Amino acid sequence: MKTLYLVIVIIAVPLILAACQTGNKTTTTELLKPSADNFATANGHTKKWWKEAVVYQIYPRSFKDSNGDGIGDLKGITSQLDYIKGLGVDVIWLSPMYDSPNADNGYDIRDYRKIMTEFGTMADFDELLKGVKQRNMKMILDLVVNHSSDEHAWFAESRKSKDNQYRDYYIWRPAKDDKEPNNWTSFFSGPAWKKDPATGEYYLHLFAEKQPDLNWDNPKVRHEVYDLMKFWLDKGADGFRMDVIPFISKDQSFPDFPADYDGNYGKVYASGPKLHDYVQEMNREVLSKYDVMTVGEAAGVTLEQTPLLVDERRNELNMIFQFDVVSIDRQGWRWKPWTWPEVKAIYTRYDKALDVHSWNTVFLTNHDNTRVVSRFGDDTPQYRVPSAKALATMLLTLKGTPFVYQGDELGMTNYPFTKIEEFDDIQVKNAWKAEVLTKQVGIVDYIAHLRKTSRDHARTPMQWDESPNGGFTTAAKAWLPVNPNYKEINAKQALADQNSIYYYFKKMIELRKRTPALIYGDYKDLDPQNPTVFAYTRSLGADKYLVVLNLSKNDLAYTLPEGLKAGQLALSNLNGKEENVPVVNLKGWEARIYQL
Ligand code: ISL
Ligand code: CA
Repeated sequence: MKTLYLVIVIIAVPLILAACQTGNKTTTTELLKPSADNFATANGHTKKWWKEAVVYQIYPRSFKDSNGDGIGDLKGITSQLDYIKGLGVDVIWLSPMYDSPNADNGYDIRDYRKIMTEFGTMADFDELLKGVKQRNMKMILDLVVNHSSDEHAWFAESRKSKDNQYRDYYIWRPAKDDKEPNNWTSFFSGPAWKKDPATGEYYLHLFAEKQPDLNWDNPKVRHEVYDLMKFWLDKGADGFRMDVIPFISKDQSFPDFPADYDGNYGKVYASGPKLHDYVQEMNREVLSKYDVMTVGEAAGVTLEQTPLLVDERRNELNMIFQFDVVSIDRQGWRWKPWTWPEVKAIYTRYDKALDVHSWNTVFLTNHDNTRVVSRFGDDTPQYRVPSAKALATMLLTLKGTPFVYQGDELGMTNYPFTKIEEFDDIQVKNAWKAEVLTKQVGIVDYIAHLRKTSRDHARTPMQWDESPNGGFTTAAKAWLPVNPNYKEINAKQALADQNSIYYYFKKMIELRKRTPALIYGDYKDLDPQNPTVFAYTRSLGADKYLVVLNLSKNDLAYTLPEGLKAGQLALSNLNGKEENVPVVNLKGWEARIYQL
């Protein structure tokens, strides 16, 4: 009897303790529901916190300067955590904050375990992460491991000699017929190979010369990456956005571009032979051991290839950013016309291609694009606010995890660039040298396109208030000029106005969070060919919502398709009040959500 009692105690006590611990875990994250819910399903989808989350992207250099040097920093971000939390977002994605010589603003990393001096210290990072967790948010980091900086210690060694122990950390090839090993081009102009004087061999750089590509076929490189991932996850990071992850595997025979090459780099760079082996290995070695979220930046990955990266049964990534929508209006630096039916068709194609085992992202911009309201909306004074709200409605009601980019919640607009000196981006400067200075392209033509395509539009500093430099910095000059419209468009103004875009995002995010149909529900485009109205339903069982967006400045009377009647109004961006009618009268850029 006594022994039985002892056995029960030995078995039961640890079990009870373990149960208590699990209990604690669930209460520390109030909005996001891990573990227990991981096995629950909604509309066939396994429920996951990262499917229900809204993500807010921060570009640290441009968010908030705390020490008056004109450059945003980690302390600056920490000081604004209540502002971010106030929107109702769950996850922050931090663009790179690692030590870097900034050839590409931090996407060229010199030391993966050190904070960029301009941004602060590791203690500042820990403080930021603590502040994020205290507010029940999570934080994902940018993992930039297709390439490093040429100033990384590995590359400094690698370039020294052909027999250096780090030689194979990068991709070296001898000249071919006295020229580059093949005819690949860099995203930042010119050839993708650079001859290095020490050994006379060429190294591969798909981006800038200062961003040599790492050699993922070397297992040592892969394990270095897994180790540094663990370093950040053990610190408490909640996952990664993975920079150009589809490019990591290269065809080691390095063939030239195919004879019929049409500039579709994805066909070459994004379909290396070992991509899926490596991502699966990374998942096995690192990701599977943590409750984290992953999103691959998947430039060049087609619709057909998407499930290969995100189908949960393959154990690779959770989601990817697919580029069809954000490349709809440009090719390189050139702007090109686009239409709404094309955009709508992309969402519909994706929705059809991704079944319950895969999950999508929804994003309209990021630090590589122009401002969402200038691009997809109307940034003139009359329509800026309603169109920013209409686009927020779309972003937060389509199917997939939505990503908000800093400043979009204020309706920040493109910068009125007029001359080359105003730009910072290496992509702009290199193309200028390669195409304008060589007289292949005219100056006026180039600037006219950049006004509609440059990545710098998204990188101008956040506009906090009406003080000089929009309150971003106390320095006389910010690292990139603040948009001159900061006196009208800024966070202080937004927080003081109940009708601001900021509060609309907040309401919209709240609605999404309490409405499973808007997260897991089926999506159906009711009127794909309509050039200006985007009308779709999201339904989960009997729970059905209708979203109607007027994506133009013209007022219109819209007859709902399929004999539908608008139901009960759940949210509207203007003052529309109609309910239960077969025809809705929408003002320019009006957005409504109805419960049917
Ligand atoms: O921005 C682009 C075109 O204007 C893309 O081709 C972009 O270069 C591509 O999406 C890769 O982007 C990522 O990696 C780059 C970095 O410059 C970007 O900021 C980053 O998002 C190299 O690390
Ligand atoms: Ca600073």
